[in-house]
Amino acid sequence: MPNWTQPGLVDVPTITDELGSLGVVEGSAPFPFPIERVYFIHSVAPGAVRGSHAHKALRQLIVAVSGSFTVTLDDGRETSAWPLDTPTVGLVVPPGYWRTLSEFTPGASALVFASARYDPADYIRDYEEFVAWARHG
Ligand code: T46
Repeated sequence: MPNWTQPGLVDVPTITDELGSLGVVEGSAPFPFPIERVYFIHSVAPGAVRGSHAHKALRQLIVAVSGSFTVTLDDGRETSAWPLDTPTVGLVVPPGYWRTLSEFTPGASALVFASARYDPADYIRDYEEFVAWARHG
């Protein structure tokens, strides 16, 4: 289980029966922050790379609800790649990570649970600015 200051995978509580599976995300499970916003990414253009920015404060959980894609996270020093291919597991993305989403398979969808409402001021969209921010705050 990640400590929510580092990226990591968490299980999404899932109820499976003969009719199929149902994943549940509630206020305190599987992550310890109130969900202020949910958005989803779908119909991704072939070869598209999404993201390419960091957040100063936003915490997120990203779930591949269909298909697969890879989230690459960069804290300004190290990069890690997180392939997501199941709705039963979510990726914790703490603040302070430059992220890209790539390698979407056709029909793939990302469901994102976020700790705050949309705020353009929380974004860092310039990589050099991000590295300076990550090193010096
Ligand atoms: C992230 C990755 C995983 C809104 O109006 N409200 C919203 O809540 C969001 C998320 C976006 N927008 C607008 C802003 C842009 O005009 O939707 C447009 C596309 O957003 P963006 O280019 O930021 O999309 P992605 O896929 O590059 O990034 C998004 C999130 O913005 C970001 O927080 O971590 O998904």
